[in-house]
Amino acid sequence: KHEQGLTVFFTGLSGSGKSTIANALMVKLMEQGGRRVTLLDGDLVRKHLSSELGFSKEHRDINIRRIGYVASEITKNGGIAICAPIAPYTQTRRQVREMIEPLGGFVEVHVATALEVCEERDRKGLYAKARKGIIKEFTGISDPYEEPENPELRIDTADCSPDEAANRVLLKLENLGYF
Ligand code: GGZ
Repeated sequence: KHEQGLTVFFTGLSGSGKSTIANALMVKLMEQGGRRVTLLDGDLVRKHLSSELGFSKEHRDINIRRIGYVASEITKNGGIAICAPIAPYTQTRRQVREMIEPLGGFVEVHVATALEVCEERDRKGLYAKARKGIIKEFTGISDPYEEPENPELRIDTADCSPDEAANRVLLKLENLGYF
């Protein structure tokens, strides 16, 4: 039996919790067994697939389309791809959706942690550097983040733990008929 492939595409600000939730989701999906799961995390994609790219709109778009292409191949072959880039532009996210939907499932999850919360946490000190202008074109500070209008799921990490958030994604996938 050939199972339908699926891409879970997280989008949200730096420090919103995308990576943490994506990792928790991957562990839960693997525990369920049977399905191959590939995590395309923002950091690792930047290191291995997009190391020459910066953070201009052009470069972010190239980065997101690369992620979309890899996810589309995984989805086409019946796997599960979990992507977790910032992906700040609506039109680029739509392009990825349009590339993947003919091949399998596409579930967009907006990790909608407020900018103030991300900046307050500032786990990597990037927001402080962005405020000082040391990092230019920083999403939410000196570069845009276009909020998704119709994501399959929106999660605010202010009112749920990463584990709860991953469970909510799983529940959504069940409700959409993927499991
Ligand atoms: C946004 C930046 C920037 C700028 C470096 N703007 O919290 P992090 O560190 O680990 O995640 C962020 C990551 C964003 O890369 P993505 O590939 O997800 O972005 S995009 O989808 O827009 O292509 C952050 C770090 O890189 N970082 N400079 N100027 N984030």
